[in-house]
Amino acid sequence: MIDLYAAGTSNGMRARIALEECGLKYNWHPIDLTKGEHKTPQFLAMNPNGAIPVIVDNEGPGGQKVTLSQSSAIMMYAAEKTGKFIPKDPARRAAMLEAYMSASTDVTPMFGSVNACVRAKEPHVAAGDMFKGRLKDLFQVWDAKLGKHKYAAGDELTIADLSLYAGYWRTKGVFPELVAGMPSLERWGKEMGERPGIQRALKI
Ligand SMILES: N[C@@H](CCC(=O)N[C@@H](CS)C(=O)NCC(=O)O)C(=O)O
Repeated sequence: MIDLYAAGTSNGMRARIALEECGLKYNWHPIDLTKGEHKTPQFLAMNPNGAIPVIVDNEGPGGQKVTLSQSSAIMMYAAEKTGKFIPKDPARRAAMLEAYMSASTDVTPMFGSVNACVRAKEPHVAAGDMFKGRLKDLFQVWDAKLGKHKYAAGDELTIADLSLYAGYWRTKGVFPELVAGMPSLERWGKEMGERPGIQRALKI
């Protein structure tokens, strides 16, 4: 059994989407970031960075316990453990990696930058607008890509889609104007949002 420690952020949901979509059983441990539950000695022993998500897989490789942070590492770990959502063909795998890294390291951190500027005690309007523009530009590129093929990395659903959905879902929920007027992205988002695994993951 896996233990998942997370909150309803895009990084937290990336990990939960991974476990749900891969069909892995897990215990859900909600972490209240507002109460600093991610800074307790017990939590820091799992992730010294004091950030969610973290999983503890009591049946990791060779039957050994594995403790893992970083939402995208957790997603890849779950996919490799179950043999799902990672193309076998090397060219498709390369395309998947490019899309996966963009979803995980461009979109979500950009969302985080917008959020930090907007929600600061003294909001940084100019910086917030700049990051909003960059995030919208990223989604516009995704919209164009999804106009050419069904999924983030081609015609096959991969962890790139699962990762991108976490960032898309958070952005749409908080700053809907940044994904508005992008029909292919919306078509893809609707299809992803209807997946039972994603629906279970986001029910928190
Ligand atoms: N790169 C990490 C980022 C993790 C992260 O920044 N988590 C945030 C929530 S989305 C967090 O726990 N922040 C609390 C803090 O830094 O105090 C990942 O993908 O998991």
